Amino acid sequence: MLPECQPAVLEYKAATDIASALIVMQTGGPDPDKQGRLAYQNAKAESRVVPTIIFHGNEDLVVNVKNGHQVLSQWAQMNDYADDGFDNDSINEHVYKKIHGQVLNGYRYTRSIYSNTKGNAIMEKWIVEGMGMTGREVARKVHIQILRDQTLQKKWCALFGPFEPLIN
Ligand SMILES: [Ca+2]
Ligand SMILES: [Ca+2]
Repeated sequence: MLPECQPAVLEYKAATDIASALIVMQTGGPDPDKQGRLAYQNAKAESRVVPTIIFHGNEDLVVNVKNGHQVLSQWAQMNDYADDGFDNDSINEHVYKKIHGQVLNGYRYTRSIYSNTKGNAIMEKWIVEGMGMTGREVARKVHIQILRDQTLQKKWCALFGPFEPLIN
């Protein structure tokens, strides 16, 4: 059985209808700490630390890159709660490792990795320089590739546990 995936472009409950979603896409959403706490509270007994990966082009004119940063912050807070039940930054937005790279003849990117207190990578954020709306198409292709490739899935699970990436 393929693991569940959870694609999203905005924070948890950042918008409640199309009109508010369009505004949030341009301006960013509510306080990520608040939304992370709400996500944790609503998950209740099913709450758990969710490995998260975010892709966003910094020139996305449809969904402002601010949303990508906020989604990371929201999941950091939700995972902080899910980790031990407390908002004590046991998982947080402190960048454990930052990698600047460039695809051959392609986009440059910054890959930020976030860990728990044991040094295990929990979340990643990829900001692709100069990429616009098509960034999400690339992310979807990466996501689909991982879903289809069991070897990639095993690598992912070895790094992050159960495969449940968040695509932004
Ligand atoms: Ca915590
Ligand atoms: Ca926190």
